[in-house]
Amino acid sequence: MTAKIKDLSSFAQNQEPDGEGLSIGIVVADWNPEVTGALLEGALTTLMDKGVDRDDIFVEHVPGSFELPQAASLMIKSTEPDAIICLGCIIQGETRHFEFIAQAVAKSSMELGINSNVPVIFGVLTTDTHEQAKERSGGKHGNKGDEAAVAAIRMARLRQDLLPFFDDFLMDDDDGIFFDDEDDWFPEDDE
Ligand code: DLZ
Repeated sequence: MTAKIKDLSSFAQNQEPDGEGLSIGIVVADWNPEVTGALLEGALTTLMDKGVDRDDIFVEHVPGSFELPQAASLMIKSTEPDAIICLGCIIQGETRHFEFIAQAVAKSSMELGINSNVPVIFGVLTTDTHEQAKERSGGKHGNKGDEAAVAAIRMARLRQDLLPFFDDFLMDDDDGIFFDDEDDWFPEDDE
């Protein structure tokens, strides 16, 4: 019998994230490597602190942030992680590269998550200066790699809880999704 959603109370904000048994992919850009290396270290440390086994964390490096969504997409297909984290650092320069890269990566990451149903976490710093990036990768503003790790665990758990819901759907070639058993959703009036 198909599992049904009972409630979502396990996703209370103050609950300690539990990463045990999860597999997590990380794609990390090598542009501004001292910053992205620190983000990676933060993400790895936090994932393992929260119970994710190091053998279940897959890390791949790409040249720059622009390549993150494509690498994330490939990793989703090859390793089927429970969630994937994109780590990068885009610093405002003298040209418009910043805008193009930042917007493209943010939009593609979001679309990848929605289309694949694997949570894609946006751990990409977009700052005016190198100093601001350092402050957010282990400096006075913390480490965004840590935050990305917590977000990945929470979203992976949310996905695990909600995925059984999709067992109630079948894909229809013409009309997209329809309900497998409509009685579950539109019960007959007993009166
Ligand atoms: C080209 C470029 C520039 C100017 N700046 C950054 C940056 O601040 N952060 C980053 O992650 N990558 C940068 N890149 C590289 C692009 O992301 C990409 O790797 C190249 O354009 C090749 O597609």
